[in-house]
Amino acid sequence: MSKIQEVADLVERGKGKLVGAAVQAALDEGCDPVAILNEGMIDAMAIVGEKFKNNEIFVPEMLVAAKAMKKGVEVLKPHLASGSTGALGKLIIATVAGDLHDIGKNLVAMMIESAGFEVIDLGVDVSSDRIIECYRENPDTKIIALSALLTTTMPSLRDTVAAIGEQDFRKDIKIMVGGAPITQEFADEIGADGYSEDAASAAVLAKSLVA
Ligand code: B1M
Repeated sequence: MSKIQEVADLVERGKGKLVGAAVQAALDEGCDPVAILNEGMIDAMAIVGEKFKNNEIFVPEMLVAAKAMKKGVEVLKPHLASGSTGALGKLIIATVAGDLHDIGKNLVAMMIESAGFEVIDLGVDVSSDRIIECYRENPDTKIIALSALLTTTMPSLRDTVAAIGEQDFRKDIKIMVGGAPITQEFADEIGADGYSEDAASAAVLAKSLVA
C-alpha cells in the first residue's frame, strides 16, 4: 500500500490517533501535500459518504472519520498554507444555520488565509444575526463567505444571503458561497456575488472579488 493509500485507509476507518503519523510519513517520502489532501483525505471522505448513503456505516463512523481527517489536516496545514499577511483585508466565513459540517469550510478558510486575507471564522450552525453582528464589529470586512453541505440547509443559505441583502452594508461587501450541493446557478439565483467548487478556487475567487 502506498503512503497516500495508508492515509486514506486510516481516515476511512476513523483512526485519528494514527493519521498524523501516516501523513508525516507520506510527506517524508516526498509525496505532494495537495495529493495527500485530495487522494488521501477528500477521496476517503467521499467513500465514507457513499458507505453512509448505502447504510453500511452510520453517523458515529462518519464523525470519527471526520475527526481523523482533521488530525491529518493539522499535520498537513503548514505544507499547504504559506504565511498569511492579512493584506487583502478581512473575510468572515461560516457554515450556515442548521449545518454542522466544517471540514470543507476549514479548508476554504485555510486557503483564503494563505492567499492573504485576515479570516474571521465563526464556525458551524451560524445564524444570519450572528454574521451581521460580526460585520458590525468588523465594518472593514470585504467578503462574507458561506458554506452549506446539505440539500436541507440550502434554504438556510438562501435566507442568510437575503438577510445580509437587507443590510445597509450590502453594497460594501461581496458574498461568496460554496459546498457540495451548491451550484453556480443556485448562487446566482440567491444573489451571491461568487461561487466556487473547491478550496483552491475559493481563494482565487476571493482575490478576484476584491481586485
Ligand atoms: Co454528513 N452528510 N450528515 N456528516 N457528511 C454528507 C454531506 C452526505 C453527502 C453523506 C451522504 O449521504 N452521502 C449527506 C448529505 C446528503 C444531502 O444533503 N443530499 C450527509 C448527511 C445526510 C448528514 C446528516 C443529516 C446525517 C444524519 O444525521 N442522519 C447529518 C446532518 C448534521 C447537520 O449538519 N445538521 C450529518 C452529520 C455529519 C457528521 C457531523 C457526522 C460529519 C461532519 C463532521 C464535521 O464536518 N466536523 C459528517 C460527514 C463527515 C459527512 C461526509 C462523509 C464528509 C463531509 C466532508 O467533510 N467532506 C459527507 C459525504 C461527502 O462529502 N461525500 C456527508 C470533505 C470536505 C473536504 O468536502 O465539505 O464538500 P466538502 O468541502 C469541499 C467543497 O464542498 C468546497 O470546498 C471544500 C474543499 O474542496 N466547499 C466550499 C465547501 N464549503 C465551501 C465554501 C466556499 C467554496 C467552496 O465558499 C464560501
